[in-house]
Amino acid sequence: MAFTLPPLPYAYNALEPHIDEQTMKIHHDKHHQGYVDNLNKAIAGTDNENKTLEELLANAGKLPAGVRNNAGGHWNHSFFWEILSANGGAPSGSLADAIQSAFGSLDELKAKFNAAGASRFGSGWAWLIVKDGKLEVTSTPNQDNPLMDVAETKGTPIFGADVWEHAYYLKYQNKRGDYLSAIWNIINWKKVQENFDKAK
Ligand code: MN3
Repeated sequence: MAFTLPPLPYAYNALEPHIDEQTMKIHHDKHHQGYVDNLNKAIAGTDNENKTLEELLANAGKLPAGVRNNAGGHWNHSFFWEILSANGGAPSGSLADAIQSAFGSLDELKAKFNAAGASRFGSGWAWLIVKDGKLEVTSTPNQDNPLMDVAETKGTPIFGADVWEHAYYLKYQNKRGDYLSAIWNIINWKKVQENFDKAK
């Protein structure tokens, strides 16, 4: 069964001015499409053709690099589009409580998350995960993620930020920190809460 590119759940310009239209267009239509196409090519005619994306991630350490990287790229981007929104709101209820208890405040979570993203050398992702029922910030290189058997810190992602240069370079150039700060204006907290409820 071939994997397919999910449509962006909002317009390319919906996240302006925090993420610009051209970046969204290239990121979704070219980069994410590329991961989908290359994943399909890499699994064609092999046993991996019959596995789910989650099964591939759980066994990433045993997979050829082309399958691991593109399976991660497909999962990470499908997840990323969903946790962004023009009308993000703020965390509330059980999620707000969990943030308070794990980090002390939303500002502390932001600081920790942004530091994880800023200090990830080269390309990768920063993550907010549920691990053993508690929230934790982590990061992964390349297109790895915390669902992979190879992840240093494993857990269930409920929010994440792509820190590859292709995610921000047109607007922010070398200022990855400015991009990470801006992301907090466009978080779909309703979706993050759903992810949190499922992960617990
Ligand atoms: Mn990307």
